Amino acid sequence: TAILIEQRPTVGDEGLDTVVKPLPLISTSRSECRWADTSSYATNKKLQSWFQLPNGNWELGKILLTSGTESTISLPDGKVLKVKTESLVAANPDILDGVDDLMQLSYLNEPSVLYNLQYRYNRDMIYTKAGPVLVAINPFKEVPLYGNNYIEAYKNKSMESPHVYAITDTAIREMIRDEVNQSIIISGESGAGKTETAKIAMQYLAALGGGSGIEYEILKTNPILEAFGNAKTLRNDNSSRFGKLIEIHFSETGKISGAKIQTFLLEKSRVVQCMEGERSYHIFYQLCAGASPKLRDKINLKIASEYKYLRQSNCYTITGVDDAGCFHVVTEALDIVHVSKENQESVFAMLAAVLWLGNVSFSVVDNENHVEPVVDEGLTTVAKLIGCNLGELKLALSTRKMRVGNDTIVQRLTLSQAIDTRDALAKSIYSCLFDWLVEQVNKSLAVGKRRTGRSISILDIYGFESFERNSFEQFCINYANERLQQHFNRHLFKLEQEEYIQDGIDWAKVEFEDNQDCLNLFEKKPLGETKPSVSDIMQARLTMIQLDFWRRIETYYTWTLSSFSLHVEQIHKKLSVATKFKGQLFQLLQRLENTTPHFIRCIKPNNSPSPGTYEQGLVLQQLKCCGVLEVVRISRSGFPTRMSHQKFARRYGFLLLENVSSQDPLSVSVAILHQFNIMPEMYQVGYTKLFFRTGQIGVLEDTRNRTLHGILRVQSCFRGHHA
Ligand code: AD9
Ligand code: MG
Repeated sequence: TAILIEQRPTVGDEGLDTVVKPLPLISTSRSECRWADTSSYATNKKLQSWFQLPNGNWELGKILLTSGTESTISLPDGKVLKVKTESLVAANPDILDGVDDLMQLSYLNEPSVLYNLQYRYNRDMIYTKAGPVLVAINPFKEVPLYGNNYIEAYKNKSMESPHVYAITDTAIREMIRDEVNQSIIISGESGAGKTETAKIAMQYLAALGGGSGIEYEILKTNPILEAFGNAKTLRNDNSSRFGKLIEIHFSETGKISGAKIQTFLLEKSRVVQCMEGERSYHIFYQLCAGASPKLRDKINLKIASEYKYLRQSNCYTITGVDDAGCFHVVTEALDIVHVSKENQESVFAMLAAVLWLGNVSFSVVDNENHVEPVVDEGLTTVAKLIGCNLGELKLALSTRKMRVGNDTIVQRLTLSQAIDTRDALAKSIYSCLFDWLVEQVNKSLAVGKRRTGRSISILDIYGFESFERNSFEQFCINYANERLQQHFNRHLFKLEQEEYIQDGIDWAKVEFEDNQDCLNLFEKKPLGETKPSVSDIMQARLTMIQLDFWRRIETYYTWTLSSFSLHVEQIHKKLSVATKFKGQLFQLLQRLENTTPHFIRCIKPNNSPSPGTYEQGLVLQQLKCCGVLEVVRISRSGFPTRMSHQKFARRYGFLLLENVSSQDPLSVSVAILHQFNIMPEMYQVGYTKLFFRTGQIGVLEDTRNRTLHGILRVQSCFRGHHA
């Protein structure tokens, strides 16, 4: 039965009334238009085509008939639909199912890209290339793709399918070959798999560059940094709450000689506040669960539920995680990176001080609602643990110093001000502790004097975040990502450009959009009425950011820090957080600019998280946001299909009507292009290769296949006849 589906809104009204015409666009939104495939597409009978269901998912249908502006298609479930021809999007031939590089697709439209990734994902092939970028889809289960056998296979090049190992291998080879530092830049949403991917890359580097033993120390930094910098959030049970760049140094012989870790913007607010169902940093629960009786006694440690900071979110454990066991792993790792037992004890004492600070309460002491901390177990323990006297601590938690002209006056605090001050102290202790630990780890990995050859840096930074209310942290995270996006765009464009120039192609015909306008929105001081015009994708990213700017943020943070007047642990840093972060980011990008980058984009296939579920809408949104479709677009707007003159002549030469066997490959190629009427704007002839716009090779392949089938049929008839 034929069902008439409601007509979908489309751009323009140029219907597909002839057999070959550009495929029309599906949606009116600018960003979507840019992805719709506009290459020639023959709506022949039995050709496969994508059809979008009302729920937004794409379904592969067979075109049974095209008449005028309407087509009849059959879907896999047997339904036959009559649809507007305009609403159909070209599908690739079956032979391209699951190709390991999206660039091999003849049609690079959204459904084709989504389908290809899904096809592979369903077969545990979680890695796919999108040109120079590696796309990694989180399997949310163990996949048999790692370990020594795989490492060996990638090292020997007996395995070449896309993999973190393969991209890391390329980085090592290019570092040695070109004598240029390399970087592996991993991005993606929370829970997409960045940290796991970074560890997989480190595993490969350690295996290939190991020998001195330092690689073992480098791997042990992971449990330490994760304990102190990761936490359970609603999106990820092991969410990194800081950004990390690890620079691994190699000697001239290709062996690891040391490493250096730089961290960015630890989420301090989590120490004092976290949402229902989330947890504070893992280390607190690990300490409470795993500390020995002796240590507990020494630092007056209770169980997690005794502490207000840990109690507020009503979540103490993570399914499948043994906090006590993790505590032992962390202490062992601290031993390995040479943090002495004595220093470890000080670390645990500071953690306990933070926890006890949360239990400090206040009582009103005058009729102006000024408060003082209650002297109880909490307060006395804090004073003891941080090594100051009780009077000093009381004063620090109930007063603040203000500068009026040249004088400093002491102001007493109200309850909410005192709570803020207490929490600010807890956050500062924790973040100083975190920085100190990173410093210790770096001392142990001591690149310093051993720094000789070149390095490979791995960047694991949190991806774009958008919540109902976005705080300063989201602002910084999103700004950092926008900066990296620019780095990504510029680099990839440069790559394209280089290849075209090398082969003598006119690259001016490739469109390229920078995100400088978007960055201006972040970097400029409060804007006037006029907003620079930014593309839809950038706009989407911007909607999540409050247009609040550095000056205001700096003022706010400077105030917060200076209001805190305790003179203790380097706590009293008056450096503005925003300025510091901006400076760090600037340095980071400068460092990255001097490296050859390798990009890995991690994708979260569902929000559950569960293995085997692939939500098209969610994947698509991430592909767009982290620029994978942008890469595809850059290539598509250029000449993504490349084939050497020889290969082209060999593959299609037999289709020529005239005998060309004596001619050179370039002449044969040109003859083929002419015979098949390939429009001059659809290809360019380079010195060694032919460059085609998307979809062009598809047309030739169709002809080739039909001809081959014809030949086979004739041959089998011939054989049958003879038999
Ligand atoms: V966040 O921005 O730090 O919140 P990440 O780092 O992107 O996030 P993470 O690497 O922590 O995500 O991965 C989340 C979870 O996905 C892990 O805890 C694993 O359970 C799961 N995962 C990720 N990658 C793999 C993998 N290659 N194989 C198996 C994986 N499981
Ligand atoms: Mg992470």
